[in-house]
Amino acid sequence: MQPGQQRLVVVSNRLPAAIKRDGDGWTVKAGAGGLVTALAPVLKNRGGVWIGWAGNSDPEMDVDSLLEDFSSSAGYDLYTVPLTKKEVDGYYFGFSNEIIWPLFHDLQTRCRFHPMYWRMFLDVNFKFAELVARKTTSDDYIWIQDYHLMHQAFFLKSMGVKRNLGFFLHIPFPTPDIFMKLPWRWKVIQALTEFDLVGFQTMQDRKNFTECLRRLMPETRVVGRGAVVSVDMGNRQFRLGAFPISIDFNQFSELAEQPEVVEESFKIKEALRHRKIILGVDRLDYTKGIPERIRSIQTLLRRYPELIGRINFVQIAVPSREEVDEYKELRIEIEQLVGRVNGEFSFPGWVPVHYHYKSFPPEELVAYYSAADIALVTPLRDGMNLVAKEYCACNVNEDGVLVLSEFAGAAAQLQKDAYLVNPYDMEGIAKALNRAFHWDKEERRGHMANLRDNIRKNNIYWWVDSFLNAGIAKSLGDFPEVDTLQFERG
Ligand code: GDG
Repeated sequence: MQPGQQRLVVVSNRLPAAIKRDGDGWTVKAGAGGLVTALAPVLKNRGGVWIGWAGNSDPEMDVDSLLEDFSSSAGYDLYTVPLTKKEVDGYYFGFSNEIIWPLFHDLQTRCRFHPMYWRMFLDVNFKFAELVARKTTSDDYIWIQDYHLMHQAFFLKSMGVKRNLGFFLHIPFPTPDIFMKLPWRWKVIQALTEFDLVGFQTMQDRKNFTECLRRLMPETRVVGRGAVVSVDMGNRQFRLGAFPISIDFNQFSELAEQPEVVEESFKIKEALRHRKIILGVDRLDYTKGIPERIRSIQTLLRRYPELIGRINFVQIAVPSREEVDEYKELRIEIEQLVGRVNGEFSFPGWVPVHYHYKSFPPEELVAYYSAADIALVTPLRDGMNLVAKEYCACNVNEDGVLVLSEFAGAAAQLQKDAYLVNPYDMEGIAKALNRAFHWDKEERRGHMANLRDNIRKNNIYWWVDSFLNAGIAKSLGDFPEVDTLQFERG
Protein backbone atom coordinates (compact mmCIF):
# COMPACT_ATOMS: atom_id res chain seq x y z
CA MET A 1 0.00 0.00 0.00
CA GLN A 2 1.23 3.52 -0.85
CA PRO A 3 1.31 6.01 2.05
CA GLY A 4 -1.82 8.15 2.01
CA GLN A 5 -3.56 5.74 -0.40
CA GLN A 6 -7.25 5.43 0.30
CA ARG A 7 -8.35 1.83 0.32
CA LEU A 8 -11.86 0.48 0.28
CA VAL A 9 -12.32 -1.79 3.30
CA VAL A 10 -15.42 -3.97 3.45
CA VAL A 11 -16.42 -5.46 6.80
CA SER A 12 -19.11 -8.12 6.96
CA ASN A 13 -20.10 -10.99 9.20
CA ARG A 14 -18.83 -13.61 6.75
CA LEU A 15 -15.79 -13.39 4.55
CA PRO A 16 -16.48 -14.14 0.90
CA ALA A 17 -14.76 -17.49 1.50
CA ALA A 18 -15.68 -20.39 3.74
CA ILE A 19 -13.35 -22.97 5.24
CA LYS A 20 -14.69 -26.47 4.81
CA ARG A 21 -13.44 -29.90 5.88
CA ASP A 22 -11.92 -31.91 3.05
CA GLY A 23 -11.00 -35.42 4.20
CA ASP A 24 -8.33 -34.92 6.87
CA GLY A 25 -7.55 -31.35 5.81
CA TRP A 26 -9.36 -28.12 5.06
CA THR A 27 -10.17 -26.26 1.85
CA VAL A 28 -11.29 -22.73 1.16
CA LYS A 29 -14.43 -22.32 -0.93
CA ALA A 30 -15.76 -19.09 -2.43
CA GLY A 31 -18.98 -18.12 -0.68
CA ALA A 32 -22.36 -17.64 -2.37
CA GLY A 33 -25.20 -15.20 -1.70
CA GLY A 34 -26.26 -11.68 -2.48
CA LEU A 35 -23.51 -9.80 -0.70
CA VAL A 36 -20.59 -11.73 -2.21
CA THR A 37 -22.09 -11.51 -5.67
CA ALA A 38 -22.35 -7.78 -5.19
CA LEU A 39 -19.00 -6.83 -3.69
CA ALA A 40 -16.31 -9.18 -5.05
CA PRO A 41 -15.97 -7.35 -8.40
CA VAL A 42 -15.66 -4.05 -6.57
CA LEU A 43 -12.58 -5.01 -4.53
CA LYS A 44 -10.78 -7.18 -7.06
CA ASN A 45 -7.38 -5.75 -8.04
CA ARG A 46 -8.17 -2.39 -6.46
CA GLY A 47 -6.09 -2.74 -3.28
CA GLY A 48 -9.25 -3.72 -1.43
CA VAL A 49 -9.56 -5.36 1.98
CA TRP A 50 -12.33 -7.58 3.33
CA ILE A 51 -12.63 -8.26 7.07
CA GLY A 52 -14.98 -10.90 8.44
CA TRP A 53 -15.46 -14.30 10.03
CA ALA A 54 -14.32 -17.34 8.00
CA GLY A 55 -17.19 -19.53 9.19
CA ASN A 56 -15.11 -21.78 11.41
CA SER A 57 -14.59 -21.78 15.15
CA ASP A 58 -11.69 -24.23 15.59
CA PRO A 59 -9.15 -22.33 17.75
CA GLU A 60 -6.27 -24.56 16.51
CA MET A 61 -6.67 -23.68 12.86
CA ASP A 62 -4.26 -21.30 11.13
CA VAL A 63 -6.97 -19.57 9.11
CA ASP A 64 -4.81 -16.74 7.80
CA SER A 65 -2.38 -18.99 5.95
CA LEU A 66 -5.32 -21.00 4.56
CA LEU A 67 -6.77 -17.77 3.18
CA GLU A 68 -3.53 -16.61 1.57
CA ASP A 69 -4.02 -18.43 -1.75
CA PHE A 70 -7.64 -17.44 -1.93
CA SER A 71 -6.66 -13.86 -1.26
CA SER A 72 -4.18 -13.71 -4.13
CA SER A 73 -6.64 -15.24 -6.61
CA ALA A 74 -9.47 -13.02 -5.33
CA GLY A 75 -7.32 -9.92 -5.83
CA TYR A 76 -7.80 -8.36 -2.38
CA ASP A 77 -6.62 -8.93 1.22
CA LEU A 78 -8.74 -10.93 3.62
CA TYR A 79 -8.50 -10.74 7.41
CA THR A 80 -10.47 -13.03 9.62
CA VAL A 81 -12.04 -12.39 13.01
CA PRO A 82 -11.69 -15.63 14.99
CA LEU A 83 -14.89 -16.52 16.84
CA THR A 84 -15.51 -19.21 19.45
CA LYS A 85 -18.51 -21.52 19.23
CA LYS A 86 -20.12 -19.66 22.13
CA GLU A 87 -19.70 -16.35 20.34
CA VAL A 88 -21.13 -17.73 17.10
CA ASP A 89 -24.10 -19.17 18.98
CA GLY A 90 -24.91 -15.93 20.78
CA TYR A 91 -24.05 -13.27 18.22
CA TYR A 92 -24.83 -15.03 14.93
CA PHE A 93 -27.42 -17.76 15.55
CA GLY A 94 -28.88 -15.83 18.48
CA PHE A 95 -28.95 -12.06 18.12
CA SER A 96 -28.62 -11.85 14.33
CA ASN A 97 -30.74 -14.82 13.24
CA GLU A 98 -33.29 -15.10 16.04
CA ILE A 99 -33.85 -11.42 16.79
CA ILE A 100 -32.87 -8.93 14.09
CA TRP A 101 -33.56 -11.11 11.02
CA PRO A 102 -37.18 -11.97 11.94
CA LEU A 103 -37.93 -8.58 13.54
CA PHE A 104 -36.69 -6.54 10.59
CA HIS A 105 -38.70 -8.79 8.24
CA ASP A 106 -41.88 -7.99 10.26
CA LEU A 107 -42.04 -11.50 11.73
CA GLN A 108 -41.78 -10.50 15.38
CA THR A 109 -43.50 -13.64 16.70
CA ARG A 110 -40.43 -15.60 15.61
CA CYS A 111 -38.08 -13.48 17.78
CA ARG A 112 -36.37 -14.80 20.91
CA PHE A 113 -35.29 -11.71 22.85
CA HIS A 114 -32.66 -13.48 24.97
CA PRO A 115 -30.47 -11.03 26.99
CA MET A 116 -27.47 -13.38 26.52
CA TYR A 117 -27.71 -12.88 22.76
CA TRP A 118 -27.47 -9.12 23.19
CA ARG A 119 -24.35 -9.36 25.39
CA MET A 120 -22.68 -11.67 22.88
CA PHE A 121 -23.61 -9.33 20.02
CA LEU A 122 -21.81 -6.49 21.82
CA ASP A 123 -18.75 -8.65 22.64
CA VAL A 124 -18.36 -9.82 19.05
CA ASN A 125 -18.90 -6.32 17.64
CA PHE A 126 -16.13 -5.13 19.95
CA LYS A 127 -13.85 -7.90 18.65
CA PHE A 128 -14.56 -6.93 15.03
CA ALA A 129 -13.94 -3.25 15.81
CA GLU A 130 -10.54 -4.10 17.38
CA LEU A 131 -9.42 -5.86 14.19
CA VAL A 132 -10.79 -3.07 11.98
CA ALA A 133 -8.80 -0.57 14.07
CA ARG A 134 -5.61 -2.65 13.67
CA LYS A 135 -5.87 -3.41 9.96
CA THR A 136 -6.94 0.01 8.67
CA THR A 137 -5.68 3.57 8.70
CA SER A 138 -7.51 6.87 8.90
CA ASP A 139 -7.00 7.22 5.10
CA ASP A 140 -9.22 4.20 4.38
CA TYR A 141 -12.93 4.21 3.75
CA ILE A 142 -14.59 1.58 5.91
CA TRP A 143 -17.81 0.15 4.57
CA ILE A 144 -19.65 -1.97 7.12
CA GLN A 145 -22.21 -4.44 5.80
CA ASP A 146 -25.43 -5.37 7.44
CA TYR A 147 -27.24 -5.91 10.69
CA HIS A 148 -24.69 -8.22 12.33
CA LEU A 149 -22.31 -5.26 12.73
CA MET A 150 -24.54 -2.35 13.69
CA HIS A 151 -22.25 -1.44 16.62
CA GLN A 152 -19.00 -0.96 14.68
CA ALA A 153 -19.01 2.84 14.66
CA PHE A 154 -20.01 2.93 18.32
CA PHE A 155 -17.06 0.75 19.42
CA LEU A 156 -14.49 2.32 17.11
CA LYS A 157 -15.42 5.73 18.48
CA SER A 158 -15.36 4.53 22.06
CA MET A 159 -11.79 3.26 21.42
CA GLY A 160 -10.90 6.73 20.13
CA VAL A 161 -10.29 5.40 16.60
CA LYS A 162 -11.19 7.93 13.90
CA ARG A 163 -12.38 6.41 10.64
CA ASN A 164 -14.73 7.44 7.86
CA LEU A 165 -17.51 4.90 8.34
CA GLY A 166 -20.34 3.91 6.03
CA PHE A 167 -22.99 1.31 6.89
CA PHE A 168 -25.35 -0.46 4.50
CA LEU A 169 -28.37 -2.43 5.69
CA HIS A 170 -29.20 -5.25 3.27
CA ILE A 171 -32.47 -6.16 4.94
CA PRO A 172 -35.55 -3.96 5.45
CA PHE A 173 -35.77 -1.45 8.29
CA PRO A 174 -39.09 -1.95 10.09
CA THR A 175 -41.77 0.58 10.99
CA PRO A 176 -41.69 2.01 14.56
CA ASP A 177 -44.51 -0.23 15.87
CA ILE A 178 -42.28 -3.25 15.10
CA PHE A 179 -38.87 -1.76 15.90
CA MET A 180 -40.10 -0.57 19.32
CA LYS A 181 -40.48 -4.23 20.36
CA LEU A 182 -36.71 -4.60 20.46
CA PRO A 183 -35.64 -4.46 24.12
CA TRP A 184 -32.38 -2.72 23.11
CA ARG A 185 -34.04 -0.33 20.65
CA TRP A 186 -32.49 2.86 22.00
CA LYS A 187 -28.96 1.45 22.05
CA VAL A 188 -29.28 0.07 18.53
CA ILE A 189 -30.61 3.28 17.02
CA GLN A 190 -28.06 5.34 18.91
CA ALA A 191 -25.24 3.10 17.62
CA LEU A 192 -26.46 3.58 14.04
CA THR A 193 -26.33 7.35 14.44
CA GLU A 194 -22.55 7.04 15.08
CA PHE A 195 -21.85 6.16 11.42
CA ASP A 196 -21.07 8.94 8.94
CA LEU A 197 -23.45 7.46 6.38
CA VAL A 198 -26.24 4.91 6.85
CA GLY A 199 -27.59 3.37 3.65
CA PHE A 200 -30.88 1.53 3.13
CA GLN A 201 -32.29 -0.43 0.21
CA THR A 202 -35.37 1.77 -0.32
CA MET A 203 -36.81 5.19 0.52
CA GLN A 204 -39.44 3.40 2.60
CA ASP A 205 -36.73 1.78 4.78
CA ARG A 206 -35.09 5.16 5.22
CA LYS A 207 -38.44 6.69 6.17
CA ASN A 208 -39.07 3.91 8.71
CA PHE A 209 -35.66 4.65 10.24
CA THR A 210 -36.26 8.40 10.52
CA GLU A 211 -39.64 7.73 12.14
CA CYS A 212 -37.97 5.48 14.74
CA LEU A 213 -35.32 8.12 15.25
CA ARG A 214 -37.95 10.81 15.85
CA ARG A 215 -39.63 8.64 18.49
CA LEU A 216 -36.48 7.55 20.31
CA MET A 217 -34.32 10.65 19.88
CA PRO A 218 -36.79 13.51 19.45
CA GLU A 219 -34.02 16.13 19.56
CA THR A 220 -32.71 15.00 16.10
CA ARG A 221 -33.76 16.82 12.92
CA VAL A 222 -33.75 15.51 9.35
CA VAL A 223 -32.48 18.10 6.88
CA GLY A 224 -32.72 18.00 3.07
CA ARG A 225 -34.58 16.13 0.34
CA GLY A 226 -33.85 13.49 -2.26
CA ALA A 227 -32.07 10.15 -2.02
CA VAL A 228 -29.54 11.36 0.59
CA VAL A 229 -30.47 13.56 3.56
CA SER A 230 -28.66 14.75 6.70
CA VAL A 231 -29.57 14.22 10.31
CA ASP A 232 -28.71 17.02 12.67
CA MET A 233 -27.86 15.63 16.11
CA GLY A 234 -27.05 19.02 17.66
CA ASN A 235 -23.32 18.39 18.14
CA ARG A 236 -22.79 16.56 14.82
CA GLN A 237 -24.43 15.51 11.59
CA PHE A 238 -24.58 12.21 9.77
CA ARG A 239 -26.24 11.18 6.54
CA LEU A 240 -28.96 8.77 5.49
CA GLY A 241 -29.54 7.47 1.99
CA ALA A 242 -31.51 5.00 -0.13
CA PHE A 243 -29.23 2.92 -2.40
CA PRO A 244 -31.05 -0.02 -4.03
CA ILE A 245 -28.48 -2.79 -4.46
CA SER A 246 -28.16 -4.46 -7.85
CA ILE A 247 -26.27 -7.04 -9.91
CA ASP A 248 -23.50 -7.16 -12.48
CA PHE A 249 -26.03 -7.03 -15.34
CA ASN A 250 -23.58 -7.70 -18.17
CA GLN A 251 -22.03 -10.66 -16.41
CA PHE A 252 -25.42 -12.41 -16.16
CA SER A 253 -26.57 -11.34 -19.59
CA GLU A 254 -23.35 -12.49 -21.28
CA LEU A 255 -23.36 -15.79 -19.40
CA ALA A 256 -26.91 -16.41 -20.64
CA GLU A 257 -25.61 -16.11 -24.22
CA GLN A 258 -22.70 -18.53 -23.84
CA PRO A 259 -23.26 -21.54 -26.14
CA GLU A 260 -23.01 -24.09 -23.26
CA VAL A 261 -25.59 -22.17 -21.24
CA VAL A 262 -27.91 -21.79 -24.25
CA GLU A 263 -27.63 -25.54 -24.80
CA GLU A 264 -28.26 -26.32 -21.13
CA SER A 265 -31.27 -24.02 -21.15
CA PHE A 266 -32.64 -25.79 -24.24
CA LYS A 267 -32.15 -29.17 -22.54
CA ILE A 268 -34.15 -27.99 -19.53
CA LYS A 269 -37.00 -26.86 -21.80
CA GLU A 270 -36.88 -30.07 -23.76
CA ALA A 271 -36.91 -32.22 -20.63
CA LEU A 272 -40.06 -30.36 -19.59
CA ARG A 273 -41.49 -30.80 -23.11
CA HIS A 274 -41.62 -27.05 -23.75
CA ARG A 275 -44.35 -26.53 -21.19
CA LYS A 276 -44.32 -23.05 -19.66
CA ILE A 277 -41.80 -22.96 -16.84
CA ILE A 278 -42.57 -20.99 -13.69
CA LEU A 279 -39.37 -20.60 -11.66
CA GLY A 280 -38.66 -19.87 -7.99
CA VAL A 281 -35.06 -19.45 -6.71
CA ASP A 282 -34.34 -18.71 -3.06
CA ARG A 283 -32.22 -19.50 -0.08
CA LEU A 284 -34.42 -21.80 1.96
CA ASP A 285 -35.63 -19.17 4.41
CA TYR A 286 -39.00 -18.46 6.03
CA THR A 287 -38.94 -14.86 4.74
CA LYS A 288 -38.95 -16.05 1.12
CA GLY A 289 -42.55 -17.29 1.16
CA ILE A 290 -41.83 -20.72 -0.38
CA PRO A 291 -44.73 -22.65 1.26
CA GLU A 292 -47.15 -19.85 0.34
CA ARG A 293 -45.83 -20.00 -3.23
CA ILE A 294 -46.37 -23.76 -3.52
CA ARG A 295 -49.92 -23.29 -2.20
CA SER A 296 -50.42 -20.65 -4.91
CA ILE A 297 -49.43 -23.20 -7.55
CA GLN A 298 -51.97 -25.59 -6.02
CA THR A 299 -54.59 -22.82 -6.18
CA LEU A 300 -53.60 -22.08 -9.80
CA LEU A 301 -54.15 -25.68 -10.85
CA ARG A 302 -57.43 -25.93 -8.92
CA ARG A 303 -58.87 -22.65 -10.27
CA TYR A 304 -57.58 -23.00 -13.82
CA PRO A 305 -57.65 -26.75 -14.56
CA GLU A 306 -56.97 -26.04 -18.23
CA LEU A 307 -53.36 -25.33 -17.13
CA ILE A 308 -52.91 -28.87 -15.80
CA GLY A 309 -50.19 -30.48 -17.90
CA ARG A 310 -49.29 -27.12 -19.51
CA ILE A 311 -47.00 -25.62 -16.86
CA ASN A 312 -44.16 -26.75 -14.62
CA PHE A 313 -43.22 -25.04 -11.42
CA VAL A 314 -39.47 -25.40 -10.71
CA GLN A 315 -38.35 -24.40 -7.22
CA ILE A 316 -34.63 -24.16 -6.49
CA ALA A 317 -34.10 -23.92 -2.73
CA VAL A 318 -30.50 -23.32 -1.68
CA PRO A 319 -29.64 -24.87 1.70
CA SER A 320 -29.21 -22.16 4.33
CA ARG A 321 -28.77 -22.10 8.14
CA GLU A 322 -29.25 -25.88 8.11
CA GLU A 323 -28.21 -26.25 11.76
CA VAL A 324 -31.23 -24.23 12.94
CA ASP A 325 -34.38 -26.16 13.93
CA GLU A 326 -36.75 -23.64 12.35
CA TYR A 327 -35.01 -24.07 8.99
CA LYS A 328 -35.11 -27.88 9.31
CA GLU A 329 -38.85 -27.66 9.99
CA LEU A 330 -39.36 -25.33 7.05
CA ARG A 331 -37.59 -27.81 4.78
CA ILE A 332 -39.89 -30.60 5.94
CA GLU A 333 -42.96 -28.38 5.45
CA ILE A 334 -41.89 -27.52 1.89
CA GLU A 335 -41.15 -31.14 1.00
CA GLN A 336 -44.55 -32.25 2.32
CA LEU A 337 -46.30 -29.52 0.34
CA VAL A 338 -44.46 -30.47 -2.86
CA GLY A 339 -45.52 -34.07 -2.28
CA ARG A 340 -49.13 -33.02 -1.67
CA VAL A 341 -49.42 -30.89 -4.83
CA ASN A 342 -47.69 -33.50 -6.97
CA GLY A 343 -49.90 -36.20 -5.43
CA GLU A 344 -53.03 -34.21 -6.29
CA PHE A 345 -52.27 -33.33 -9.91
CA SER A 346 -49.61 -35.61 -11.47
CA PHE A 347 -50.47 -37.94 -14.32
CA PRO A 348 -48.24 -40.29 -16.32
CA GLY A 349 -45.60 -38.16 -18.02
CA TRP A 350 -46.28 -34.97 -16.02
CA VAL A 351 -45.41 -33.82 -12.49
CA PRO A 352 -46.31 -30.18 -11.72
CA VAL A 353 -43.64 -29.26 -9.14
CA HIS A 354 -39.92 -29.91 -9.65
CA TYR A 355 -38.13 -29.23 -6.40
CA HIS A 356 -34.32 -28.96 -6.03
CA TYR A 357 -32.81 -28.64 -2.57
CA LYS A 358 -29.24 -27.72 -3.57
CA SER A 359 -27.04 -24.95 -4.86
CA PHE A 360 -26.42 -24.95 -8.62
CA PRO A 361 -23.22 -23.75 -10.31
CA PRO A 362 -23.77 -20.27 -11.79
CA GLU A 363 -23.97 -21.57 -15.41
CA GLU A 364 -26.78 -23.95 -14.51
CA LEU A 365 -28.64 -21.34 -12.48
CA VAL A 366 -28.44 -18.97 -15.45
CA ALA A 367 -29.67 -21.74 -17.76
CA TYR A 368 -32.74 -22.11 -15.51
CA TYR A 369 -33.28 -18.35 -15.49
CA SER A 370 -33.19 -18.18 -19.27
CA ALA A 371 -35.36 -21.28 -19.71
CA ALA A 372 -38.09 -19.90 -17.43
CA ASP A 373 -41.17 -18.22 -18.93
CA ILE A 374 -42.23 -16.72 -15.62
CA ALA A 375 -40.15 -15.92 -12.53
CA LEU A 376 -42.24 -16.19 -9.37
CA VAL A 377 -40.44 -14.09 -6.76
CA THR A 378 -42.74 -13.83 -3.76
CA PRO A 379 -40.87 -13.15 -0.50
CA LEU A 380 -43.05 -12.18 2.46
CA ARG A 381 -40.55 -9.38 2.99
CA ASP A 382 -37.13 -8.80 1.41
CA GLY A 383 -34.52 -6.04 1.55
CA MET A 384 -34.12 -6.06 -2.25
CA ASN A 385 -34.10 -9.55 -3.85
CA LEU A 386 -31.37 -10.05 -6.41
CA VAL A 387 -33.02 -13.10 -7.96
CA ALA A 388 -35.67 -10.82 -9.54
CA LYS A 389 -32.94 -8.74 -11.17
CA GLU A 390 -30.82 -11.74 -12.22
CA TYR A 391 -33.84 -13.30 -13.93
CA CYS A 392 -34.38 -10.19 -16.04
CA ALA A 393 -30.69 -9.89 -16.91
CA CYS A 394 -30.69 -13.49 -18.18
CA ASN A 395 -33.91 -13.08 -20.17
CA VAL A 396 -31.99 -12.11 -23.29
CA ASN A 397 -34.95 -13.00 -25.59
CA GLU A 398 -37.06 -10.51 -23.65
CA ASP A 399 -40.10 -12.74 -23.54
CA GLY A 400 -40.33 -13.62 -19.84
CA VAL A 401 -42.59 -12.25 -17.12
CA LEU A 402 -41.51 -11.20 -13.63
CA VAL A 403 -44.18 -11.81 -10.99
CA LEU A 404 -42.89 -9.98 -7.92
CA SER A 405 -43.92 -9.57 -4.30
CA GLU A 406 -44.94 -6.03 -3.42
CA PHE A 407 -42.98 -6.52 -0.17
CA ALA A 408 -39.61 -7.04 -1.85
CA GLY A 409 -37.40 -3.93 -1.97
CA ALA A 410 -37.07 -4.56 -5.73
CA ALA A 411 -40.77 -3.73 -6.14
CA ALA A 412 -40.12 -0.03 -5.49
CA GLN A 413 -37.78 0.06 -8.48
CA LEU A 414 -39.45 -2.45 -10.83
CA GLN A 415 -43.14 -1.87 -10.11
CA LYS A 416 -43.99 -0.37 -13.49
CA ASP A 417 -43.03 -3.45 -15.47
CA ALA A 418 -43.21 -6.36 -13.04
CA TYR A 419 -46.52 -8.02 -12.17
CA LEU A 420 -46.86 -7.12 -8.48
CA VAL A 421 -48.59 -9.54 -6.11
CA ASN A 422 -49.28 -9.90 -2.40
CA PRO A 423 -47.30 -13.01 -1.36
CA TYR A 424 -49.99 -13.97 1.19
CA ASP A 425 -52.78 -13.83 -1.40
CA MET A 426 -52.82 -17.27 -3.02
CA GLU A 427 -55.80 -16.51 -5.24
CA GLY A 428 -54.23 -13.22 -6.34
CA ILE A 429 -50.99 -15.02 -7.28
CA ALA A 430 -52.91 -17.73 -9.12
CA LYS A 431 -54.77 -15.05 -11.07
CA ALA A 432 -51.53 -13.22 -11.89
CA LEU A 433 -49.91 -16.46 -13.10
CA ASN A 434 -52.90 -17.28 -15.27
CA ARG A 435 -52.76 -13.81 -16.81
CA ALA A 436 -48.98 -14.01 -17.30
CA PHE A 437 -49.47 -17.40 -18.96
CA HIS A 438 -51.74 -15.78 -21.55
CA TRP A 439 -49.82 -12.52 -22.08
CA ASP A 440 -48.98 -12.06 -25.73
CA LYS A 441 -45.45 -11.75 -26.98
CA GLU A 442 -45.56 -7.99 -27.57
CA GLU A 443 -46.79 -7.28 -24.06
CA ARG A 444 -44.12 -9.50 -22.53
CA ARG A 445 -41.41 -7.98 -24.68
CA GLY A 446 -42.36 -4.40 -23.84
CA HIS A 447 -42.25 -4.95 -20.09
CA MET A 448 -39.15 -7.15 -20.09
CA ALA A 449 -37.21 -4.68 -22.28
CA ASN A 450 -38.03 -1.91 -19.78
CA LEU A 451 -37.03 -4.07 -16.82
CA ARG A 452 -33.74 -4.93 -18.47
CA ASP A 453 -32.99 -1.30 -19.34
CA ASN A 454 -33.69 -0.30 -15.77
CA ILE A 455 -31.40 -2.96 -14.26
CA ARG A 456 -28.70 -2.51 -16.90
CA LYS A 457 -28.52 1.18 -15.98
CA ASN A 458 -28.90 0.76 -12.22
CA ASN A 459 -26.40 -2.07 -11.93
CA ILE A 460 -24.00 -3.06 -9.15
CA TYR A 461 -21.40 -0.50 -10.23
CA TRP A 462 -24.02 2.24 -10.11
CA TRP A 463 -24.90 1.06 -6.56
CA VAL A 464 -21.29 1.20 -5.39
CA ASP A 465 -20.77 4.57 -7.06
CA SER A 466 -23.85 6.09 -5.49
CA PHE A 467 -22.85 4.87 -2.01
CA LEU A 468 -19.24 5.99 -2.35
CA ASN A 469 -20.32 9.27 -3.82
CA ALA A 470 -22.53 9.94 -0.80
CA GLY A 471 -19.88 8.63 1.62
CA ILE A 472 -16.66 10.17 0.31
CA ALA A 473 -17.56 12.06 -2.86
CA LYS A 474 -15.69 9.41 -4.88
CA SER A 475 -16.66 6.76 -7.38
CA LEU A 476 -15.42 3.30 -8.17
CA GLY A 477 -13.08 4.78 -10.81
CA ASP A 478 -11.20 6.51 -7.98
CA PHE A 479 -10.09 3.04 -6.82
CA PRO A 480 -8.51 2.00 -10.12
CA GLU A 481 -7.66 -1.58 -10.95
CA VAL A 482 -3.98 -2.30 -10.37
CA ASP A 483 -2.18 -3.73 -13.39
CA THR A 484 -0.75 -6.82 -11.71
CA LEU A 485 1.38 -7.61 -14.77
CA GLN A 486 3.15 -4.28 -14.30
CA PHE A 487 4.87 -5.69 -11.20
CA GLU A 488 5.85 -8.88 -12.98
CA ARG A 489 7.25 -6.82 -15.85
CA GLY A 490 9.16 -4.77 -13.27
C1 GDG B 1 -29.78 -10.46 1.27
C2 GDG B 1 -31.15 -9.80 1.43
C3 GDG B 1 -30.76 -8.52 -0.67
C4 GDG B 1 -29.50 -18.58 -5.31
N1 GDG B 1 -29.52 -19.87 -5.69
C5 GDG B 1 -28.32 -20.15 -6.20
C6 GDG B 1 -27.53 -19.00 -6.13
N2 GDG B 1 -28.28 -18.05 -5.57
C7 GDG B 1 -27.85 -16.65 -5.37
C8 GDG B 1 -28.66 -15.76 -6.30
C9 GDG B 1 -28.59 -14.42 -5.60
C10 GDG B 1 -28.42 -14.79 -4.13
O1 GDG B 1 -28.16 -16.20 -4.07
C11 GDG B 1 -29.68 -14.53 -3.32
O2 GDG B 1 -29.79 -13.14 -3.17
P1 GDG B 1 -31.15 -12.45 -2.67
O3 GDG B 1 -31.02 -11.00 -2.87
O4 GDG B 1 -32.28 -13.02 -3.47
O5 GDG B 1 -31.36 -12.88 -1.17
P2 GDG B 1 -30.48 -12.98 0.23
O6 GDG B 1 -29.49 -14.07 0.16
O7 GDG B 1 -31.51 -13.12 1.30
O8 GDG B 1 -29.71 -11.57 0.37
C12 GDG B 1 -31.73 -9.44 0.06
C13 GDG B 1 -29.35 -9.11 -0.67
O9 GDG B 1 -28.92 -9.45 0.65
C14 GDG B 1 -28.35 -8.12 -1.24
O10 GDG B 1 -28.43 -6.91 -0.55
O11 GDG B 1 -31.19 -8.39 -2.01
O12 GDG B 1 -32.97 -8.79 0.21
O13 GDG B 1 -32.05 -10.67 2.14
O14 GDG B 1 -27.48 -13.69 -6.02
O15 GDG B 1 -28.05 -15.81 -7.57
N3 GDG B 1 -26.28 -18.95 -6.60
C15 GDG B 1 -25.78 -20.10 -7.16
N4 GDG B 1 -26.47 -21.26 -7.21
C16 GDG B 1 -27.74 -21.34 -6.76
O16 GDG B 1 -28.36 -22.41 -6.82
N5 GDG B 1 -24.52 -20.08 -7.65
